[in-house]
Amino acid sequence: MPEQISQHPAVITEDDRTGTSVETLKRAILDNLYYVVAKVPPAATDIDYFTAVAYTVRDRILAHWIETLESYSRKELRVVCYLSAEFLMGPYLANNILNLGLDAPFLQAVKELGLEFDRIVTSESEPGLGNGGLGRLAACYLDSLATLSVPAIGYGIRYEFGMFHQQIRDGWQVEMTDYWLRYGNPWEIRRSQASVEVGFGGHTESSTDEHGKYRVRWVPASVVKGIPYDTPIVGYRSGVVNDLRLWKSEATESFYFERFNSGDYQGAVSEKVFAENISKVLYPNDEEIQGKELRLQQQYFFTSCSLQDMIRFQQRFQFPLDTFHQEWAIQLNDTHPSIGVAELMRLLLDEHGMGWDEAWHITNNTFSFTNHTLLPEALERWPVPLFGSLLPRHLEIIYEINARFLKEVRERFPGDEARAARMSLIDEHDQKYVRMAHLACVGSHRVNGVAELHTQLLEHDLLRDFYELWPEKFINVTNGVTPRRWLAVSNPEQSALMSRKIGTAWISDLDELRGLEPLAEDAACRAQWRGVQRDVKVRLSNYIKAQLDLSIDPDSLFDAQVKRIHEYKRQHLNVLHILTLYHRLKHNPNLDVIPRTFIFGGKAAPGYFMAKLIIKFINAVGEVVNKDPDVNRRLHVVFLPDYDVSLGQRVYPAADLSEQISTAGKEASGTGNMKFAMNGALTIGTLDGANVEIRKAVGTENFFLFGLTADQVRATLASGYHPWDVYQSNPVLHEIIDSIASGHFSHGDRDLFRPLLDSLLQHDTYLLFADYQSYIDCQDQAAQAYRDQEHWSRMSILNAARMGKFSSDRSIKEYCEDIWHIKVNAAKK
Ligand code: NBG
Repeated sequence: MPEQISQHPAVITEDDRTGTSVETLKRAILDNLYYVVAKVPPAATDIDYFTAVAYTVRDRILAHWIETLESYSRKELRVVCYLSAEFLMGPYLANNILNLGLDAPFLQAVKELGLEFDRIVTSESEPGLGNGGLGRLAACYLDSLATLSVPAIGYGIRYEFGMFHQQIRDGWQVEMTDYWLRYGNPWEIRRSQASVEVGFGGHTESSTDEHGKYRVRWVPASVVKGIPYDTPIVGYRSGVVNDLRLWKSEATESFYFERFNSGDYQGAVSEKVFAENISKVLYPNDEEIQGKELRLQQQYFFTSCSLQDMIRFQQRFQFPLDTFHQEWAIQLNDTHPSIGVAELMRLLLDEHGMGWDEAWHITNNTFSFTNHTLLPEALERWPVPLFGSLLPRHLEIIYEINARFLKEVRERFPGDEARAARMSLIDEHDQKYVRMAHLACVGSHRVNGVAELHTQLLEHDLLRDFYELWPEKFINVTNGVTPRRWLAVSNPEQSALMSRKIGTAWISDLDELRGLEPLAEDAACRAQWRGVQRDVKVRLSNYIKAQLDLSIDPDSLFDAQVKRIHEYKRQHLNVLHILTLYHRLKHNPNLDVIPRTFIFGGKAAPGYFMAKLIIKFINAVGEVVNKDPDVNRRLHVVFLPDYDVSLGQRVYPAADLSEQISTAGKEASGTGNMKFAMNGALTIGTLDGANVEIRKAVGTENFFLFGLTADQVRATLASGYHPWDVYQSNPVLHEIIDSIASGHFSHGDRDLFRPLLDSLLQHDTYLLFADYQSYIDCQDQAAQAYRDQEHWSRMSILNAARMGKFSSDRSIKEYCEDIWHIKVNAAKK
């Protein structure tokens, strides 16, 4: 730079809102701190700084965001609408900065301002708008859609209260409300002018119009307003920023004021309360699904808002309505938005005067449906009276769809009335119910499961009749997870090592990890890999010390199981292994046992007694084990409270062994299994869900397999399974169960765990006892393998190297090709 110029006062060459140099970013952060947060640095808290940095990031997103939104109006583009009652997004800041490609300048700017990047990042409260796998999958898919430049909108509900926070008191789960909006939300933009109205209740009126056509009009008893809140979804260095559009319910002014003015204050207020309740709180979903009216209101509310929004776009772009299905591809994330099938029919028929056949053609070609569970208790069905009183017009439409559908069934399978009854959209066994999965199947042109085994079980079991009728509708798309969040953001240590070895292309092309395979045979590389892994374990150990005041050994084997607590996921089988080791050490304190730290995390549905008892059980065993000097140099049990996305980002990278031990045939896919393996953990697991494919990908010799297969599970249960016999014939299991029953882990209380033991000894629906010995033997093999650290590192590297298939980018490419018929990179000009 010539001397005379550098002596000039600073020349601002970059815009404060869009510039990306370190100097500009520093200025912009302080500017936002002052003008948006209204704070000066000495008074600013971590949350203030987070907010200022987040606005600074958002400013740099906006141009791309607006550009992408405008591209939706291009006729040749088909926009994917991912309808989901849950989006478990996790904190945005670090992810957005990475995806924008601004990690280096932001880190530097924050550092030069004298701040700690980590503190700023961890000050963000995460939007926990989902329960677990299904909601997190939706979040990974949004990341991949934007990364692959596919124009897409995620549609859902802006719950005011998300997933509850979990505290552990005296070993029991206690639920606390999650008011995640407490400090505001810098990412979202409220679009009051884009509100839509949604009706509930009332009645229908039919008439014949001037062309002699039969017409129906729905006269709802109440109307609420849906207000969209938009959040940008930044693709990884793709320049595409898609939209997550979440609906908040509010009272319509007209209703409110009319009542108010006529003196009906009480009526006005209760109307307002009714309206605002709809988007108030997320349902914790794995209680037995009971016909909760509010839940149906939520489902209809966000689905109707979203469909009206699409039709409005269609009209604004001046596209004819009869090409709706060419412009929009709607994915139903489970049955929660499946009422959309009837709602789109209603909008086309009643509001836009279309004939049935054309409306049905459009509807069927617009929707496709993903099933996420085989558990019969999780299948949604609504009592017909409740459904009809809330959505009278939709019930009529569903009856009409059903009549036409059953006609088709009867033509294909004449005389098979049992089949027609099984397939009907209405369950008429005793009380009448609307079967939402059937509505979704009939209304969609594609139905998919989420792992190969799961899709097979759908085809041959749960949805067999539908598969026999329309085999071409069924397809498998194995789940995937985004390597941006689950490797690059959460495991910077391992990511840096991998990028040093093979470059950074893996971040958007995970198959590139294959390039790591030769490292497995290189002793120096294995040592580096181990060194990195140890650093990450130290990081988690420090966190555990800070949170729980527990000192754990970073050189012990980190054995982790983090996921929702459910009997089918068998956290209590994991505990039986801990007790087996405990039992061995008590009998022989000098036994050479590999030191292990058992790490658990997960929430139980508030109404699921057995799951809550399992949490108590884990903590009770932990209390005894962690305090007993005979064992506590070698075994530790840690239950990390309040498992969420942020905590997942700490645990996955630090694990050596990943517990994927569900009863075969029960876990649709699992996605945590993928996150662990990508981060170099080895899996101990059953042939369930995506485990089957992970094992195949990483090599059977690099996976610890145990347990019955799905077929064997079915056969065992069918042939009259007697867990009591297993208990009688296995002396170690016998002793362990007796010690639990004796009150050894419950301060002498013999009743505390009785429900758990009774359930295992009498029914054991999830076959813990049947799989017990096989699990223990397999755990012994894992421990033996861990003794040979060179061998373990080799397996660990190979696991990470071979996980390319499990990137959500691969899943999204399959959806694009086989279901939505969209080209990737479509949004790129
Ligand atoms: C879950 C399954 C998991 C699966 C995720 C995502 C629900 C209803 N189902 O096995 O239990 O990985 O969906 O597909 O949350």
